[in-house]
Amino acid sequence: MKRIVLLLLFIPVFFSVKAEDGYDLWLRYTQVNDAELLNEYRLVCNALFVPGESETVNIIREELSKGLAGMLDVDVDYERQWNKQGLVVATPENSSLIKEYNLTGDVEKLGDEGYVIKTIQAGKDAFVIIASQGEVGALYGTFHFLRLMQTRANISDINVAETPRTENRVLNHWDNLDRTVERGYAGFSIWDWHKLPRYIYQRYYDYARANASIGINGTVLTNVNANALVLTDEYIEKAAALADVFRPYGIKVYLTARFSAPIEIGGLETADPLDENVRAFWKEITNNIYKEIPDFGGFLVKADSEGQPGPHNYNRTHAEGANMLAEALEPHGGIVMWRAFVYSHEVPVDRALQAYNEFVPLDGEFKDNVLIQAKNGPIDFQPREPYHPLFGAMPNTPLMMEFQITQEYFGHATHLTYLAPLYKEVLNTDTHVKGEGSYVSKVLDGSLHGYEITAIAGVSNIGTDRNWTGHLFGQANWYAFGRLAWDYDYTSEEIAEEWVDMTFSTNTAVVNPIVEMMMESREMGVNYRTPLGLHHLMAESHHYGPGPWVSGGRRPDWTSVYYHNASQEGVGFNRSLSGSKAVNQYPEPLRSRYNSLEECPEKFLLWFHHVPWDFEMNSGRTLWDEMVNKYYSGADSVIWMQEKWKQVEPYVDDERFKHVSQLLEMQHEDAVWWRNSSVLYFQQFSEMPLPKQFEKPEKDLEYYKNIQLKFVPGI
Ligand code: GCW
Repeated sequence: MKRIVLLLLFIPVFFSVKAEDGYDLWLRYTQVNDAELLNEYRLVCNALFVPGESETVNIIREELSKGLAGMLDVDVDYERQWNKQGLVVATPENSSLIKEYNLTGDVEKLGDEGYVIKTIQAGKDAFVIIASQGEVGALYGTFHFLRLMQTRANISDINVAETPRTENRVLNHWDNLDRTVERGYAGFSIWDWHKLPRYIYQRYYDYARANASIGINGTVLTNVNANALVLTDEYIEKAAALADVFRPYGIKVYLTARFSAPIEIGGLETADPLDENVRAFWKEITNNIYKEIPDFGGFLVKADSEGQPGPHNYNRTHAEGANMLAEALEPHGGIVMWRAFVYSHEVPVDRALQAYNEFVPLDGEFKDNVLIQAKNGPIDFQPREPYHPLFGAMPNTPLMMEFQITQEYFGHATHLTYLAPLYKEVLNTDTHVKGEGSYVSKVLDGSLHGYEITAIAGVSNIGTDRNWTGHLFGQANWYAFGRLAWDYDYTSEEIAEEWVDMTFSTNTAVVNPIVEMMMESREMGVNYRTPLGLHHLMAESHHYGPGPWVSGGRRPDWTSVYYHNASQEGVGFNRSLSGSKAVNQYPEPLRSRYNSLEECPEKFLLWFHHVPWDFEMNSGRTLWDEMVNKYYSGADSVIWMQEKWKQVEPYVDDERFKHVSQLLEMQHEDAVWWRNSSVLYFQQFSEMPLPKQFEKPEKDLEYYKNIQLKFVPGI
């Protein structure tokens, strides 16, 4: 008897998982199986009313039809008479219901992108209203409503009010006009510049739809290592075709502006920002863009950084450079996102100090439509960095965050690393600049310093791969970036759960192991690469595997030895007051905490201190033993992930299951490679044995040093 019951329970599970390639992302809209829930959902959605005529309204209708057909197996009939039963999507312009049900105040307060979702029960009337001041807000509300059903939530009595915490939530594509992608590991650029504007791929719409579903409202189409050609009429027309696709989804297009464009495409002899002709050039270019793209977002600029031209070439400041572009954009309402990723090997100062030194003195000198875009940490998207001390240090200049979604230092599209915990660690850091509670997130949302404009950017991991991001779990990082840009108060775990619900299944037998893997994955990635505050230990150029031995070359701050300083005496970068004094850029009490060898959080220890190998750690172990422990536990935890993944095999389709399984196998091999290389390398200096419990690396250091990968993508 028992046996039969088991069979009945299991068979449908095995047979209902059809092969999937990941293209549908988190918008799969799979059928609701629970009969009670299905009834509840069908009841709420028994009639739909989406008044209005516009492209965005059509998108809302299509999305609802798709969602309801998939999840509830019903065809939506928009012609049916609406009698205040079912679901309505309304804006004040399209419907009087907002007024009738006293939602005007709420909706106005939440703005064009915000929305209310509310169950109304009044006499005979029983319906759910999705209401927003603007149509894009109504679209966001629609996605929210669909998400409730995708995550199988109870929708019998909804009362939701949402509005984004940051105004501009943008993806930064590092995509080149030849379709290669700098630090892109998911194929080529999805922008086919050759075929634009005449050929419009379905993928452009699908991209816009996916972004709208998580509230992303801007996209910088091109690499910050910019090509001036994109500013010519020929390319503006192409960018305009993309802007036309994205507009109804609430997404604005931005371009990167190469500082030397006046010379390269303008026929001028200088790009000096104070030169009248140069200023006229930028005005003309900008006006041309606005003629084709009336809602153009503005420019993102990398200047005076890693060989890119900039105002320093003319002895001008970053403020003078940025203001010139800001002036051209101002009449059209555009913004400049000026990057603070600036450091020079000619400056004999710790690289971690340089952006702060350069920009803080300029606070207050930028025009109102300039934002300074800083990376989350002061070096470069390392697996772990302390927050960038610029956040909180520029009260008169809006600062925006640049996170990296693409996994340049995190195993590219081969390793599973859920990045929300990294994002959250930074957002939740209390800078203390205005007393307790001065979180980095409060700098970004403008509340700490009263910024007029706010923004957050993520360097995209999207490419032409069928599953968009190369690794299926890369999708979770795109998703998490969007969700946190919308509201940084979500926890990493909540976001992971949502994503798994929508991407794999809501069955707890699937959700629990996958969420556990995701939640641990960032820390394990830190442990097998750069534990205890180590950083910048990767192989040269492609940055894929280990390279703690990297030295020499063009510039010291592109080597590993510059950062780890390993010697017989110890290891780590002394940024305390006895070293580069980088701690001085952090406000109290962080400064004292980071400066003190005893109080510095161990996760940042070797970031701020050069520490003797026999230093006693909190665990009672020596630094050397602790480091080895981290390396081994990091690599072993990939085996743990593999075991977790194995648990979901019965519930996940074969194609996606195998995809992740194979990548986890590679990840484990790579983690062992990182571990062995690093432990053997540092052992030369510590001259201490491996703790007994750990097996000795199979090969010697020379073997690991000689591994040379060829043709790694993304360079
Ligand atoms: O992370 C480093 C990368 C470069 C990148 C640069 C930047 C776009 O290795 O490829 O260039 O940072 O952020 O400008």
